[in-house]
Amino acid sequence: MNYHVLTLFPEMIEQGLNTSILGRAMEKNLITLQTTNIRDFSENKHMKVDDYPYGGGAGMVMQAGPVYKAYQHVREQVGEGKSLRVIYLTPQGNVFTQGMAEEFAKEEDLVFLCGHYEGIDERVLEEIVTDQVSIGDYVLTGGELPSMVMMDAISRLVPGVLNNDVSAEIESFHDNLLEYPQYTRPEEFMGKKVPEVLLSGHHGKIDAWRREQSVIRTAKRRPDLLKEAVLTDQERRLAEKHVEDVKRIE
Ligand code: 6GU
Repeated sequence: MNYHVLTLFPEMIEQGLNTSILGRAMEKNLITLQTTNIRDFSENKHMKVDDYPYGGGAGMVMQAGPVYKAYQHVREQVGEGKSLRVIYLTPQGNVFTQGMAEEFAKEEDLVFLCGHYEGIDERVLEEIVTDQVSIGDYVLTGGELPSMVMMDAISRLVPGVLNNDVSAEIESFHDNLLEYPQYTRPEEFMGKKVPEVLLSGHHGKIDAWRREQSVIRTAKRRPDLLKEAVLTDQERRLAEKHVEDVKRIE
């Protein structure tokens, strides 16, 4: 997976991604990161990349020219022929999901365009952007953190990035259910014992208990996910029992 990030703050992206699991994935060349500073493509002697909005209003708008040239710089590196997803990070985009992470993880190259100020001139967005993505319903100061969130979620789906091949599959959101609770030693902590079944060594019973816990937990915490979950009739009834009344009317 090759990431290309168009940003005014390349050091923020580089610092954020070169630690821990992603750092190791980059050392192993499973993932590469190329940052392009949009300011390097300024068309102004003061290296400015923003200007006042036509029609007036608060804040500044990033100009089309420098963004387009930064994109062309990346385009040349990737190769002109290839199709290329260009993701613009914006609170106006589609809200990022695990399903979208799975889709993006299939690509060989991904371009992230990080905006700042009040946004980017609409004309260059129309020209180069294929996907507009938000990471949730709140407003951040720029697209850098959202792009890092996306790269983290996508990277762990790239084969070889995680040490074990199973854990990416049986975790939260697989089957649209939340993950079951986990326990490790000691067997008793502050008077609380580890659920008996987990010590039984009976893998059939353990799997059944975990599945049940996933259903109950999803019903209590994220009943909205149950619409898409594939449940047996018995699991449906179990879920129904645990959905809290306040959550129904939300
Ligand atoms: Cl992608 N950008 C900004 N600026 N704010 C956000 C966001 C993106 N997603 C949620 N809030």
